[in-house]
Amino acid sequence: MAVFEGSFDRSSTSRFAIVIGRFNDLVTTKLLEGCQDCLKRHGVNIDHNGNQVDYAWVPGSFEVALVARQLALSGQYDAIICLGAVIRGQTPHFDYVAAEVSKGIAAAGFQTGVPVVFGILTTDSMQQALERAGIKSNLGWNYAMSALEMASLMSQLPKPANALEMSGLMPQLPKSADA
Ligand code: INI
Repeated sequence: MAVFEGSFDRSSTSRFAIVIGRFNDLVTTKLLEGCQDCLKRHGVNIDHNGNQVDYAWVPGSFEVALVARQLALSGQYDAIICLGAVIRGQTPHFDYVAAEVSKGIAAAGFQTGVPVVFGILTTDSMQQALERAGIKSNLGWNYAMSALEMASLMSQLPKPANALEMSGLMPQLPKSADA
């Protein structure tokens, strides 16, 4: 039998997409910097014009999953990293955005079979967000590590016997009563 485990030594051949929410960009640009620093130090060419990382900017976290899913469906990436910052305000808006982005990102990975990293900060204040985006630590780094590890791990796993079925993309036909 086998033990499957991601490694960090095939980074120079993997391809990544990073989806970044502009909302709270004081935070998300810092997350992106942390993410890029990690990828670069693991041998990934992070250049916009290079062949390893593509970048997609979206208005806010709510839009992140849709774009991540489309990028994943292209088949061009080994992992997608989603970056955003949802910060609690005076209204229930936070709950709606946070709930949808987390469900959407999980669905994007599950439906496509491509690892989609949940790099969305959900905090009670801007202070808490900034602390996690560079003041104390930068979780952007951790999100990049997850992408590197998952890209490597997924490449080692046995391929689904029926790729379409396993991706959840095949339309489910109603079963006839006597089937
Ligand atoms: N988007 C965020 O990324 N973070 C937030 O904190 C946020 N709040 O609180 O409103 C937010 N809203 C915008 C949302 O993501 C969409 O871009 C917008 O609703 C348009 O669909």
